[in-house]
Amino acid sequence: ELTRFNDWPWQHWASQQPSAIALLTDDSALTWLQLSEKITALAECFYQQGLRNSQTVILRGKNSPQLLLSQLAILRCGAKVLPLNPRQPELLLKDLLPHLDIDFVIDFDDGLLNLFSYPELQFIETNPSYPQQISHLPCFDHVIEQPATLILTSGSTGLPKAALHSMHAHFDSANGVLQAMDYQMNDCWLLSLPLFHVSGQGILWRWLLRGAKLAVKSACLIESLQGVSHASLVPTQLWRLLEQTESRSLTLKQVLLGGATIPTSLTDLAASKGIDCWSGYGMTEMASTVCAKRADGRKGVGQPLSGKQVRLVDNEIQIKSHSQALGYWFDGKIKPLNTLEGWLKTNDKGAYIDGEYQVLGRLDNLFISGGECVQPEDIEAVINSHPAVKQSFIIPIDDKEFGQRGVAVVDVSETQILSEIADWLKDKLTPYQFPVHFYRLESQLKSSGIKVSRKQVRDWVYNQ
Ligand code: 4YB
Repeated sequence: ELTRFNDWPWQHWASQQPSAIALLTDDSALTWLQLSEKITALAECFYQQGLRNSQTVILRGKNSPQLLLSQLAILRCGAKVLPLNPRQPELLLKDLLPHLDIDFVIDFDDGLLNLFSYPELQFIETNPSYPQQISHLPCFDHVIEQPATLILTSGSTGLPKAALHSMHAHFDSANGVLQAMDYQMNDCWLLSLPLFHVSGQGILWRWLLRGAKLAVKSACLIESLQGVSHASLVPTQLWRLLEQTESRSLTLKQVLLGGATIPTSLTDLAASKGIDCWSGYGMTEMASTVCAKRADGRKGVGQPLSGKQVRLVDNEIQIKSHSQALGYWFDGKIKPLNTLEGWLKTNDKGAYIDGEYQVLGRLDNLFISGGECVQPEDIEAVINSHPAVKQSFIIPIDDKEFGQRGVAVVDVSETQILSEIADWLKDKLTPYQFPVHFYRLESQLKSSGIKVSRKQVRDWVYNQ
């Protein structure tokens, strides 16, 4: 049974296990007591700079111990945090941020950007023995249900939306995962995905719920993994990792995968190298993982985690859970999610086959070619099964004869391989599925976030 906190989780663990290690960084290890003191001191410092309950702070930067501490201290003040990808295009932010009621910004990204006219909060390393007078900071009980995080999520059109979650929702999500996966107090989960994405937040809330260890490292993935037992990865990260780990022995015990289709060839390869994978399915609106199973050579994502309900309506996956976002934050209001009697309409195409759920693609990616329905993800799955392919996208373009036809954008190391792949596909696709062009996925399209944005790939194709 997992803890229900009566106090801030770090204060809870500081009293339960003061000298247990909480946080491992490049050059230090903090105990729960030390961590708790640092958070309180920083919260006090933010309060003195004017931060108050219910305000909103942009937290811009890559993962770092300072970024993590800042998030926790902002929450400690009863304020909301909006973690921001430092690579998020400026133009988009100019359109979006005025609608999000920002009060302060903390920018850990070294460089440019005078785009924010918001007052800055200074991150100051205070002396923990500094006299603390914290009675003006809120109690945990009073803020657990109130808005805590804003996580940007981009759809196929328009501006990104800011999904708003309470700490309660994050803990509910964490609880679901920890009922399935084994993450004990002595285990260490690497913060292997960014805090500006729900997958990084998921790591943080599981760590707080369990009172286990978290590693926040600045080295590359493979080096950062030394000594950790758990990590969350998107499939492309695990591919790259497995390519590099011929003979190295990893301490990694369990990897939670998600964010995109998880090929069984990937989890099989990982298993052959002694890495135990979990195949997960989740989304921002649900504060990360909804379904997960220990990878077993079959392509599904298993069953709903404890506390989650999943149903299929006209092939659409719909979900009900307490981890659901309160809504999308816009112009000072909470706009409702796309729900039907409390069920979130995901727009994901699903099926229930051989006793488990499968995620088959986005319903809004479907297009018609010569009267046939084409689901891009069906074709992508075939292309991805070629050993030289890391990922691929089928993008519909207008066609006089067929209405629309697909072109393929494929992540391969060299353009020459594309004709070989086209050849190899000849007996694997039906004619109406066959791409009319093959392009190589350019690296500029891979650099913006944790996933390649289909919308950006589409825009790129239209410019060819
Ligand atoms: C999928 C999919 C799947 C999502 N097959 N399409 O903690 C975790 O659960 C985690 C661990 C490792 C990596 C990622 C995660 C996540 O949270 C992922 C959550 C996520 O991707 N959220 S999102 O809002 O950016 O995108 C959600 C969409 O991603 C879904 O609606 C699906 O379309 C797609 N997706 N898992 C196929 N297993």
